[in-house]
Amino acid sequence: MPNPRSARRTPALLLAAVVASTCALLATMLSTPAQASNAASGAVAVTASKKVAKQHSREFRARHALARAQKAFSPATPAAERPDATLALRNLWLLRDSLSGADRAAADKLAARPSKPAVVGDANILVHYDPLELSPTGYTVDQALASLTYVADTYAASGYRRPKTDGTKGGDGRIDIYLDSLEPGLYGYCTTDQKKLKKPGHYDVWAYCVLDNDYAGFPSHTPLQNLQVTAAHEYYHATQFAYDIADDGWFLEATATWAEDELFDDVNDNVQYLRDSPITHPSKPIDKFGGVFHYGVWNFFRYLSELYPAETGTMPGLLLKMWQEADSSKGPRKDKYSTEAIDKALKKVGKVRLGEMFASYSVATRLSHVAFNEGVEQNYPVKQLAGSVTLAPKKKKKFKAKLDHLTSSTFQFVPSGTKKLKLRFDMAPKSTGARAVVVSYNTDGSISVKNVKVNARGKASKKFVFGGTVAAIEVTLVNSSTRYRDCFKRSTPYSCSGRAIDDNLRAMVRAQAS
Ligand SMILES: [Ca+2]
Ligand SMILES: [Ca+2]
Ligand SMILES: [Ca+2]
Ligand SMILES: [Ca+2]
Repeated sequence: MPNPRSARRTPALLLAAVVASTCALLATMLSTPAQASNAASGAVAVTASKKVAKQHSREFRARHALARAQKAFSPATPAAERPDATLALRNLWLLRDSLSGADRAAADKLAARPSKPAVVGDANILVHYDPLELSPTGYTVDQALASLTYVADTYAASGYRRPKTDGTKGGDGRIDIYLDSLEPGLYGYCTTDQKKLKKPGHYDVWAYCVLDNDYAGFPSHTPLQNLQVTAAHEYYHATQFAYDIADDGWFLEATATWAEDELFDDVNDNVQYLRDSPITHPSKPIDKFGGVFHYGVWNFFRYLSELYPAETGTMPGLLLKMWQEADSSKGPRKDKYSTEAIDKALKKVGKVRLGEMFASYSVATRLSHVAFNEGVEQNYPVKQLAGSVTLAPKKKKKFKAKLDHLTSSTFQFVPSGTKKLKLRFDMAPKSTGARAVVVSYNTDGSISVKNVKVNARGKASKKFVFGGTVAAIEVTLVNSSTRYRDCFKRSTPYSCSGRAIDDNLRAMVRAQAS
């Protein structure tokens, strides 16, 4: 069972303190360059916009959601390609009213509760199972209830709402957890069968969950450990649904995967997702929902909660604050979406903004063994360089990247008899979230971090003295934008289902050695 976690949260805090204390503001007041516009021919534009309209029509999206949910449950789907059932059912539930009769019946069938002959429960949870379906090599029903009680009570004691009552479904108003035989690759899921919202725009709904009956044939960990992390993950979804089932997919998944290690510190199942995460794929926007990347984004929330570890109950209160900001139960006016809620929670808890935290995280991923408490123990991957050069005196080098929102790119300069290095930054305008961070690796093993703020036109410059004490300098170019348009009018994989305003932006650093 989990370890109490107390004193494991210092290195990231130190890094952030260094970033904050050494930040250099370089404000040259210059005007913003005029935007060039490029008009497509009328006919092409009309065809393209019709195609987009069709793709984004609610009916089209509803049928797509049904196909995806069917794939999530089909025995024919290979385990590695199985879509996440919770999000597939969530998306289907949101679009259910746009399905035709037969499709709607198919959707309802997928979302139907299993039926089991036996129950065991506590004050808040009712576990439904069939004794004949449990395996002597799996887990016991007592272990299942104990794990679920621990998970549910920990979330409640840490300030979260309990999942909402479902009236008399499953027998009474307690949340129902069904132990069922699921297809390979499907650990479990939570969904809702609430047919109507309390009021339009109020997306706080009840949940029920299904967990695999024995975790036989799963690739790693014991069946009990798989049950534990699945319970932590899925019950966090059930909890999220009491705030906002309609919030952004990446936010739902990344925070649920974060919760696994908060409750069961020793299982470390979520470390596997770092293979496809912002550490290993720094050019993917962290708010991109798709594949398994959104699970890997748990690491961003881990970074934030190691930085701001103050607990409510026994969990870092920062993520509770995020979900309270994301809450839809008071109606659309107060309902924030993912990046808005994260930014607001960071402001309240740490007096910092999401943009600056994303920039310091983009450096922490390069220093993952230093910056994360479990970085060494769990052998986290390390962000790769996008370029490296050895610069002798009088030599120059230019590195450039095109950065989408919430991405970064890191370049390295190694001195060779070099006394000084002048860096000139040519980024997108400051208003687009362009930033840079420079890390000096000193020969005595220490590091120093300088935050570079670009001016309105995206320019900055900075001089570094090597003096034989610097082994290398690394420059991380960052696009920290969280600006979107067409929120909730599209079906993009990003925050608010919107389109990022600041994608594919220039980021360049020129170095001159002397
Ligand atoms: Ca119930
Ligand atoms: Ca099974
Ligand atoms: Ca752990
Ligand atoms: Ca929300």
